[in-house]
Amino acid sequence: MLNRRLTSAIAPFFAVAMSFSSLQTVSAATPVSTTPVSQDNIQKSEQLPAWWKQAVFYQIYPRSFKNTNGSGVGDINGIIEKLDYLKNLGIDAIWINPHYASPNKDNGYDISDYQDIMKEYGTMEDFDRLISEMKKRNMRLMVDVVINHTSDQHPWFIQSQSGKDNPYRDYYFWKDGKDGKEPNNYPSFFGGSAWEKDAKSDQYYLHYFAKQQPDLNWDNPKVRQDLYKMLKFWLDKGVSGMRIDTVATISKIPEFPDLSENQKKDFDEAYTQGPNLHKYIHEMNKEVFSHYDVVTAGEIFGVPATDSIRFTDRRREELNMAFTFDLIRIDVDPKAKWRRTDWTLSKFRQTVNTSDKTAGQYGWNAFFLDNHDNPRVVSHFGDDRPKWRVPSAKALATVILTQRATPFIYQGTELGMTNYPFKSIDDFDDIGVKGSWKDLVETGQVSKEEFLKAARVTSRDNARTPFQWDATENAGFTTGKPWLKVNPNYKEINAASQINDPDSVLNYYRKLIQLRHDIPALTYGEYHDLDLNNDTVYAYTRIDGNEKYLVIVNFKENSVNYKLPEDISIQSTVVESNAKSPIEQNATSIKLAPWQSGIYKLN
Ligand code: ISL
Repeated sequence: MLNRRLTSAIAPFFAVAMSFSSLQTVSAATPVSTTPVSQDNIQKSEQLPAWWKQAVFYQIYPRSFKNTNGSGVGDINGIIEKLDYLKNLGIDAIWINPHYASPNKDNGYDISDYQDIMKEYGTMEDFDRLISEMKKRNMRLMVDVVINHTSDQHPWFIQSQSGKDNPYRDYYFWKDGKDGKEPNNYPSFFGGSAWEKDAKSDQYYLHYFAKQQPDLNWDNPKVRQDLYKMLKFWLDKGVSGMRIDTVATISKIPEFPDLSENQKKDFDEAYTQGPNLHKYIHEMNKEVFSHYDVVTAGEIFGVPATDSIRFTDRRREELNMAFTFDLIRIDVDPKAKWRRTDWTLSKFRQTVNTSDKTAGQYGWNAFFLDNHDNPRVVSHFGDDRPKWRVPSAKALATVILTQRATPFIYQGTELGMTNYPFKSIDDFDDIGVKGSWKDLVETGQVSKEEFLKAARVTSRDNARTPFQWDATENAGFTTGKPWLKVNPNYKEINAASQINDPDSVLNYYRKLIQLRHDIPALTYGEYHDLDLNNDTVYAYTRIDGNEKYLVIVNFKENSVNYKLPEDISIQSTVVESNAKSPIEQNATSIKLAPWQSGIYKLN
């Protein structure tokens, strides 16, 4: 494996006036060392403020959000219809999953025309209206850009496949086979080999994901220029942010060496070792992003959180923030990555702590506990049984909205939506589940029962069931037949029943978002975990000069008397999620109900 450490020199003196009132990102010198920054060095005045650090983001999976024409697939007009719901929740910015023309082999992550709208979602006029309606409400839009691969139906690939001499041949990776087999032993993320044989030319093309998602050849400057042009097209329309899909895999190792047996078991990281990765991201920044007031968030799947700074250190001029996966995948079974094992709170908080330390004063993290590729947060890190669903969903809300990172709330999380009770393989839509079924069950390596048990927990479909708006048929998502079944619990869990309930998960989110907006220390303040090894109560402080806050979350279904560290003295309660804890003057401990969480102002 290539060495990840950068050997490049320390940047020259970083002489930038870091005015706290400026909302601009600073551009500066050459790449710098990635030596971790000590937490002690982080001061409020050193963390450059930015709108995208202060914003609360909401992720919309358009396919499952709101359908307005009875087709059963969510659409752009559905998003527009619900903007006031989101504004009311306090949302500042929305990330939408891919909205481009696509044959939908991987729900829009297989793009056949980068400059057209997915026909199920609506038209370009609808998209423009979405932007203008958001602007009216002072909200910003982040789009999802998929630049590692296209659809096999994209005109570039159709050309590329048409013959070895076609000028687009080199837009993708074509290789001869080796001894009658694939060019090397790379596996695909969605099962099988990452190489697909093309009968016509007798060559193989590379696809890290499905075979309908051929990887673009970033080493070809024409590919990069075409992609940059496409990015500018959307930025010129008034898009304020880009989430860059699987950005860490865009550079490939040109020799395509075989993976070792060890690497094969965990190839995510191996695919992020391309020698030109940072060069290309930096180039994209200079050629595209640096010309706009825009935020970039890289999905750096495969990159350990400790390396995320190489993407987000602002002095390197690559990306603004990164989605890392160490936390959301803390329970992936290292022996069999398709299933999960138990997780512990101490491992959870150590992972958060490491990410925070890694970001230091020059980097920044995106914080999320679920998304469209992962289980529902309350089913994963909380407890979705009826008795604990609401308190644990609120406890997790407290965690999500009090990190020194930009919070991303996935649609439905604000209602405490849960995983789906899948029964058979036919209940799944996810191309990932189907690929693994083929690899594991059809080859006899894993029993059906064992596989289904795991898929029920891990499947991406858990997060993709339609949004539960109300208790009417199909949860008010569509008047037609929903593309994926609605979770049968929609009569109890839906937005309509929570909007006017002061104790609902929804209203707790609203309260926390308001606090996040009102208290800068919750965004910029230093993060100190009070007891990294405690497996029951997650407690940490957020300190911004004299503004000091304590966050406490009981992760267990028992009451606990939490002894406060000696140097902590609570001044007042800011918010509590569940039971109330009367705080006495000079309290030395605090009584927490099951799954109780709270934020307290400190003296
Ligand atoms: O979801 C995963 C495992 O179930 C991840 O391996 C995921 O494929 C990885 O995080 C990359 O995800 C992104 O690119 C994929 C797309 O299918 C995902 O939805 C997207 O988030 C390919 O474009």
